[in-house]
Amino acid sequence: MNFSLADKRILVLGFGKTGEACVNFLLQQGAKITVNDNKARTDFDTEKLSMYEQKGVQFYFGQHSADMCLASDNVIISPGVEPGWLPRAEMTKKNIALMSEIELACRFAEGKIIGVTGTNGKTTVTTLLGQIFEKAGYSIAVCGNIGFPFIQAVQQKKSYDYYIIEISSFQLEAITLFRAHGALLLNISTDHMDRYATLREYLFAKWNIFRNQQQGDWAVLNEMQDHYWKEMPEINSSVWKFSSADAVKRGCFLRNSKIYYQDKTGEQEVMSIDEISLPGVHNIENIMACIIAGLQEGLSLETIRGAIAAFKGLPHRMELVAVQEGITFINDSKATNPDAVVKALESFQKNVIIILGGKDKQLGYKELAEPVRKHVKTGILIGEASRLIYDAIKDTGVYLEHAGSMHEAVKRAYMLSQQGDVILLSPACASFDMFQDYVDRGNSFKRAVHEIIGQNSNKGVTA
Ligand code: UMA
Repeated sequence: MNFSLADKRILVLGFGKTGEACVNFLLQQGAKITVNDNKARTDFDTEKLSMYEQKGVQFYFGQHSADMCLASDNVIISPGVEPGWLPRAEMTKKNIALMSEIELACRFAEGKIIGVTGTNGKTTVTTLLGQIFEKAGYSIAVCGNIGFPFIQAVQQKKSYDYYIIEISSFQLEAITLFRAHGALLLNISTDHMDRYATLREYLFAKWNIFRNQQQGDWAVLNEMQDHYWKEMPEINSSVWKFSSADAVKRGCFLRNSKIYYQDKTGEQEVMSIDEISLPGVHNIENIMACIIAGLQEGLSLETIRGAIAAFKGLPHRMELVAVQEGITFINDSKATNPDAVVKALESFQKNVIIILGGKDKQLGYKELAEPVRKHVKTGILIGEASRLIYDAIKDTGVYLEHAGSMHEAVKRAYMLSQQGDVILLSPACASFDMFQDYVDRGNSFKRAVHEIIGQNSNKGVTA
């Protein structure tokens, strides 16, 4: 793509992972860089800042500035930066483009882009697709919201067969030319209501993944959520669907514990769910999305099946931590919204002691009541949202109590458990009230489990 950054005045909003990766790329391209972050200068590593300052980068901390936007040629916005304050009308008048990092990166990337979005399952699908395409012998970069910015992948190496990118709605808000050759929208449920006024607004941001698709590209959607997709603008590429409920005409479906693929040539069996290690129907749906993606790119069923069978899942997503005296400990710290918790609970009988709570994202917790009633025997509530969760599930008849720390929560859960129970961390909330992020929270759970079961080889004595 013909897009030169040399001597352009570029404003980078936010100096986290994305902002820093953009700065490094822009330096290489010879741009004049200004960074604006609303945290204080003292929140950043002084040595790192002066290293960039020596290279000519200017930093402004403390608050965002509309004037700074208007004094730039382009503004690159990090996903976490809330865009409400931007002087959009004046920017348009002055022809100042607002772009997300994926928009910047796509202008330099040489290779096909497969983009994965959705409320839940993105990281699992992105990772598994990476393993499938790698097994097929392609050169791939697995990047994006997964923690390795797309722009960083492009800077390391411009040319891959495929960029397989996990993409959040935030990153899709500011695109103009970004085009995914393959685009997967796995599912939608209430999330990020601190950023979006309605679920529809959130879905519109996600739908941008299909925006610049053309004939010859393909899209994957969840058939069971057709009621949402019907309301959305038409997709210009070839649309495929997956369903764990009913047969679909073009795509993958589940029947009698087997996954089938159907296209115009007919139906074929892909694999049995016994070959899959990941728990839960939601993971079968994720896998069906991957099968469709692989087949659209001409991969053999044998390769796809082999990579899926070898995939054991990811840390912090229904991760098996330990089994002690018949009690199973599972870390599902990445379940940062109620829908992910519902999916996790549906994998069990009524034998779950769940640790729930964290930083509220204004999602509401009413949808937890029914699955909690069905699958949970005890709930331990932690964090800022514990009162809200308590109010939403107190009428289920399930015993609930509050814990002040992760260690206390695990200890209480263990004391209240018996053989055959599952102690599940699946919080339905963000982690930032008590932890750095979901990884820190999951690791804290795992540490607590190992400390507590280590101390209590016979739990009956200490309980
Ligand atoms: N900041 C501002 N103004 C604001 C808000 C934040 O200046 O209004 C500053 C902060 O002070 C901070 C910086 O912006 O210095 C942080 O930027 P960021 O929040 O965009 O985070 P990054 O470190 O760039 O990480 C982002 C993604 N974070 C978010 O989308 C919130 C990471 O996804 C992603 O891994 C990374 O880019 C690489 O692509 C995390 C995430 O939670 C895991 N994503 C959400 C999710 O998965 O649900 C969408």
